Amino acid sequence: MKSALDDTIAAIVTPFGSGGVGVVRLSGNQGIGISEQLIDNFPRHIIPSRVYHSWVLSDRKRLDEVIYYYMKAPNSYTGEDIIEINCHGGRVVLRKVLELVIAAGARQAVRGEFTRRAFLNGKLDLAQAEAVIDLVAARSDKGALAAAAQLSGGISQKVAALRSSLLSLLAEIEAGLDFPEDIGEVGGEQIIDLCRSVVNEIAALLATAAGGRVMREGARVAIVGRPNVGKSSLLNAMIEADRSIVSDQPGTTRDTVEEGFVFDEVHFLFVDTAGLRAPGDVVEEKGIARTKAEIARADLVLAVFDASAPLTAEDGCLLSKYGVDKCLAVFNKIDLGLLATVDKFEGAEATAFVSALTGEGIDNLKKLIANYISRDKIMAVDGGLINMRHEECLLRAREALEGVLDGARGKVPLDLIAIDLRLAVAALGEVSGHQVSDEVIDQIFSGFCVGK
Ligand SMILES: Nc1nc2c(ncn2[C@@H]2O[C@H](COP(=O)(O)OP(=O)(O)OP(=O)(O)O)[C@@H](O)[C@H]2O)c(=O)[nH]1
Ligand SMILES: [Mg+2]
Repeated sequence: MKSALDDTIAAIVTPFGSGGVGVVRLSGNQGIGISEQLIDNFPRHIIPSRVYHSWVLSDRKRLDEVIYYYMKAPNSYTGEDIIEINCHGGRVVLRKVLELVIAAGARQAVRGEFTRRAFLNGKLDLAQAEAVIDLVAARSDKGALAAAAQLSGGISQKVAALRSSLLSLLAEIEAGLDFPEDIGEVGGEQIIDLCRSVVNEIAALLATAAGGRVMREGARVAIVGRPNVGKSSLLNAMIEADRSIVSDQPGTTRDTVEEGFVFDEVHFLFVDTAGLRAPGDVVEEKGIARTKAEIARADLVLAVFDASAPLTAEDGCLLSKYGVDKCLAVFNKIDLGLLATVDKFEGAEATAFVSALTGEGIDNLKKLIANYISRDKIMAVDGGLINMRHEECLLRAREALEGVLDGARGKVPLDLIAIDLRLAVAALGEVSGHQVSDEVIDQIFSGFCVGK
């Protein structure tokens, strides 16, 4: 997409559908000229940040009663002149106002174009622009908190500080190489000390990646176990809805069933799976293959057993047989009595006793799940949680710095060390967008909605 900033773009920035108010936003230096063509009594000298009341006219007839305001460049979201027209929130009216704005010279904005302009005009860096998507898409309180931390510069500032300390070191090394008599070579110890501390800071940022994924996509909790132990019933009990089919026939669930649920400020994705046993037919075999894939993907597995019957040999080796790593053992059907008397299931983080039928123990199980996810995956959200793109850049930066450290320890010539150092600087610059290709920028902004 071309990134010309010389035209004025416009879009309906409120969601599709009818509502009390709908907003048409214009950004660019012709915003005032365009607005005056359609708003009755438009002031000759509009004052920034003041709210005005009037009518939008179409063919000199009143189309909608509106309030509007002007944010003068550079003090606006995009850094450009912005006019926002607050209309009544009917789709017909909004579309008509947008048509008038476009007929008067504006161009329909594409996905993410307002935020892209904010980025190009230096109002936001790339990590902050990404946080805008996260904030809009947040499905839980903690997700919104993490996105807000990132938007206010949490991650950007940390990465920028690391990058600038490496840049200073690079400048010193290069000056020493250019003017060896006047400046002298930078010592290996200095390089090692600085790069080590940057590597440690990068490791701390990388440790937030799992939490970032959980916040953006939801924590995946796979419900697995032998047929008929009550996995689907457990899913339904936890989300308090009849989502997955339950029957007394073993092998009822043939495919995975996913359902989102917010608990303790975290968005969970519970995944009900086909019961694990020797498959009876091709469909069941495929279902079990999906169960195995879910086990590998899950942040946490709930290994479900029937509490009312003695544990079988198969139950005993379920975790190892299917490669279950992090799991809670859940003994279901306790309303029928407790025959499987296991207080602590080997290999499980914790053990829970529930009845999906009566609801007993379900709240406690949810707490166990939330505790585990918060403890192991999320950590503190208030510094921001990196996303997959940041993770990839930071891994590259760390690798380059390991090269610098090896070089400094092995007394490699400084001009060679500088090559790795430059790579590390560039990789960190990609996080904030200081050094980033147009393709990456295009890809990021294509994930936005029109109007943001
Ligand atoms: N008494 C009692 N019955 C339960 C409980 N949970 C499930 N059941 C019953 O157990 C049977 C199997 O339940 P499902 O939830 O379909 O079991 P599943 O593990 O999903 O089974 P598959 O999909 O076949 O692998 C049904 O008849 C349920 O009503 C429970 O807590 N107590
Ligand atoms: Mg089932």
